[in-house]
Amino acid sequence: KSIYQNILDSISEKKKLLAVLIDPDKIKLNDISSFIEKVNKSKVTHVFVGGSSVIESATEKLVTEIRRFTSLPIVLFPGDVNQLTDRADGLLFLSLISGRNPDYLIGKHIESVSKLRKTHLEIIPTGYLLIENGKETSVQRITETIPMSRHNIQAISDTAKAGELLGMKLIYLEAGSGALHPVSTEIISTVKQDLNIPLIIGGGIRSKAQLDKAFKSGADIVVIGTAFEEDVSFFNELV
Ligand code: 1GP
Repeated sequence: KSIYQNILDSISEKKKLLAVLIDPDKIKLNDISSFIEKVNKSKVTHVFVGGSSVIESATEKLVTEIRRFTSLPIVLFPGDVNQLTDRADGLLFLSLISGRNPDYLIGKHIESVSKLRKTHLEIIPTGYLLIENGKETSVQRITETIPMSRHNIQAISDTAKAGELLGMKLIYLEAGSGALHPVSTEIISTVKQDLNIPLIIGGGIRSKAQLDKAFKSGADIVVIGTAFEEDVSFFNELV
């Protein structure tokens, strides 16, 4: 079954999904086996791989190493075109629809097509929305886009819906890695009510309570990176 079909099936069975985000810039290859051992014992259902400033080949090496230790689906969450590798199972083909930078709306996608033609990756078109979180994040800096105000919930909901109407298969609300404020429960529930495709939430989630709140308000998949990087014992809370 495809990764996407599995996500849809989980939602219809009312199961929540949890992705760990591994950034090739932040983890050492030697640490992968023990890190993934923790992942395997936890509630994590997907491994996302991506970062904002990765050197070519780092992603491929990392994915190859992760694959040795887990059968969980490995999904690329690329910050740039050089982060594509056929060793993964799937690709979130992100279009930054909260911003107005043509490179991140369509330009990078065109650049990546010659690589993608040669891969077997399951490509999942994803509407990606950056939501203001209280401090500047690397996504904002690199994409040179302005995050959406977390107080303008209607605009966020309209943008997510426009993504769905354009045919995107997932919506990802991103507060940014290490965000001060994760995406609020009010934003999550408003967006979810109006959406017929799965909703991913990420950025700044550091506790079991915040994770549960995100799920309760309507997140189908939650992505956590920093909290695991900083303290692997966080996995134990999620067994
Ligand atoms: C970042 O949404 C992800 O793109 C995860 O964020 O590192 O804050 O968990 P954190």
